[in-house]
Amino acid sequence: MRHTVIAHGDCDGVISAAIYIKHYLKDLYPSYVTVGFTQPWRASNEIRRLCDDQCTSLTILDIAIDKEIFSSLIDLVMRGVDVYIIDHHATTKPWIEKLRELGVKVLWNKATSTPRLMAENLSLTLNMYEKMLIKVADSCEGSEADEEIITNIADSIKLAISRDPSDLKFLKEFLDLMVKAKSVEDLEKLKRKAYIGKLLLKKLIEKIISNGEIKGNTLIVSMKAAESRLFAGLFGIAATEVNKMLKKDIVIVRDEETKIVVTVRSLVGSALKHCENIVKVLGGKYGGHNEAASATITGYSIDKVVKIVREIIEKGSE
Ligand SMILES: [Mn+2]
Repeated sequence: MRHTVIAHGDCDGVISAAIYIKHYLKDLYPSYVTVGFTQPWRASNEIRRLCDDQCTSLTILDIAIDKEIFSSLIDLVMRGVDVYIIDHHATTKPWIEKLRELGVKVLWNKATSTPRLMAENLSLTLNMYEKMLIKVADSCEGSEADEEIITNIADSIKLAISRDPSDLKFLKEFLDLMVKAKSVEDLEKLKRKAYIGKLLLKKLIEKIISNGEIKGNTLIVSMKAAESRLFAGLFGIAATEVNKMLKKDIVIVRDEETKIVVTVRSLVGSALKHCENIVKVLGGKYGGHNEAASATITGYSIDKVVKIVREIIEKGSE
């Protein structure tokens, strides 16, 4: 008998895992709980891997549902696994009824962050530490916090995670710290990672602005494979910053060797639409929110993707 929790490996994903574990799995964690963090594009494989024969129940937090994930859930439901999904991504919405038909429990709405969604819908009694975490999660997802301390903690967490989103050891350390209600500022590794992250972010922002090509109200920029490796998870944060700075939609197309990833930020809410249009032409997957979305494409060169993106943006601004 094991419970598996799989959360998005980002700031609000890890915080939602901490709150979930504290409120629902307190007596079972860590001995009877498997925790995993993933990115949406590899989530279906991670679900299969982490919810193995021992796994009797699965909670998926802050992960946008797509066809592959849906298909992996069918297999689990057939095995008798109880599945529970808590998420706030717009692209999950079309799957809700289908999931419920399968017998999957779904909690979804468009809250700022997944922890906020949990706080508002699960009638949890939250202590002051958890209330602070929820504000941090909202700030990580882009909402303006009124206290500077919240913004600072959120920025450090985002930078530390984004420096290397595949560092699962760090994500788990951070999760345990929150489950024990320890001060986030005490995690030395977080401070170190945030410091390097901040330096790299500054460079990346400069690069986006200086190399970007302006098309109407949109800035398009492409990044080579070496740049993708160096800046890893920082593209989303950098795109959001430049979006606010220039008040222009931002489209970053980057070469990740085995795939091309397009990150879009839009203050006027066209990010998801742009990603949908790109995938319509080139195939692949997309997901996210109207203000912040991304698409993953395989089988095309970066030059080809940039060309198509440029055409879609031009068409959209006509
Ligand atoms: Mn998230």
